Amino acid sequence: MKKALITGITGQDGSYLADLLLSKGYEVHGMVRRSSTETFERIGHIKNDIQLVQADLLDQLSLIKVMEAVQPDEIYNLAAMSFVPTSWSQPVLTGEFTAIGVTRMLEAVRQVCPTARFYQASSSEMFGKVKEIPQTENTPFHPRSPYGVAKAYGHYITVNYRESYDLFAVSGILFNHESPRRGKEFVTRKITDGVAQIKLGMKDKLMLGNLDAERDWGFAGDYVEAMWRMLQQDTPDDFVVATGQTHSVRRFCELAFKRAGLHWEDHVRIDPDLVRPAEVDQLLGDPAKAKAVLGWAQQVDFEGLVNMMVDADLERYKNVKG
Ligand code: NAP
Ligand code: G4F
Repeated sequence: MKKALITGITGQDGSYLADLLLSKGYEVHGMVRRSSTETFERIGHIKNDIQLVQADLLDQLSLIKVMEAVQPDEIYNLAAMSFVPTSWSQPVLTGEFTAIGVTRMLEAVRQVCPTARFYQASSSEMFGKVKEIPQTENTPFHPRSPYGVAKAYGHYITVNYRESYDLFAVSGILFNHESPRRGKEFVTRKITDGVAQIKLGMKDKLMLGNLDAERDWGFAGDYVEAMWRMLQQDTPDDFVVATGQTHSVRRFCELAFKRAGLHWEDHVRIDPDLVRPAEVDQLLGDPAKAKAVLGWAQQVDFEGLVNMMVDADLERYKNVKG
């Protein structure tokens, strides 16, 4: 039985990845940080099937102890401060978690379990003010937020530890991926949660920022499959994971409100405070390499994703309202 360690197991991707690895017969260990209240909502359904171990990306010794205790075959480093706007209000902490945290993880791997395979959660935010369309593994980076800058550091330190120490360390450059488990501050879930509340008469207006921004949105459940496939290869390499299609925030709104029988223009209002100091206008990934080498393909298309998220939020609020 293979042993996997997932950092960020309480997050969207960590919970889907844990589901996937359990279904493949892995012994799954999840790293969680100490909190005064538990943040285990997304992993409640598997809490008896996984083992949780406490550590923090800020604390090198705690990471070394986790590696010693678990002795993992595969490590998925998904933990990070992942919300772009917060990276402007907390730029230093973002760097500590999302950039230097990766080096702390790689050092722990190098010192304790150098034969383990390591996955780093890189991001399409690194492309920022994009240099070419679509973006591939060879497109230069121009990050537009402290988060994007921190992810670029995490990406290159992973490449560097692979080249310096011969670690099996890889980065997945994942474009935006969403699900009913997405945090409610991210725009897709903010919209679908808002649609459900408006439909059920719990509120009437939804405040958003830049509706013109375009993203290449896929389903998180599909994307964790690509992470796993990357660690099953003969040689370590980096991959773009994307759908190859881009849509605006406005289009997401249109479809989400339509799913609930509503018109988005009746309810959406613009809040200038939600517009970012520097925007990533459009992201569009080319998943050709992931398709050819990993045999990976998305299963859920854009409209299927919107409908899945709206339906899940409607169901959740109906149950709450009882
Ligand atoms: P998420 O839902 O925000 O989850 C982040 C996870 O990181 C949570 O489990 C959080 O734990 C944990 N964490 C944060 N700081 C930590 C620390 N100091 N020590 C230990 N754990 C810490 O993010 P996600 O959407 O699943 O994304 C997973 C990873 O992929 C992130 O690195 C993100 O930046 C990256 N990524 C995401 C996307 C996307 O579209 N979703 C695209 C590209 C890359 P708590 O529960 O304690 O807060
Ligand atoms: O949903 P978002 O906050 O995601 P963003 O900034 O693209 O970042 C996500 O994807 C990255 C991959 O590219 C990940 F690395 C990162 O961790 C995260 O998961 O915003 C998407 C777009 C932006 O252009 C934003 O300006 O939606 C626009 N937007 C418009 N109104 C809004 C809002 N975003 C948020 N969060 N809230 C709004 O009200």
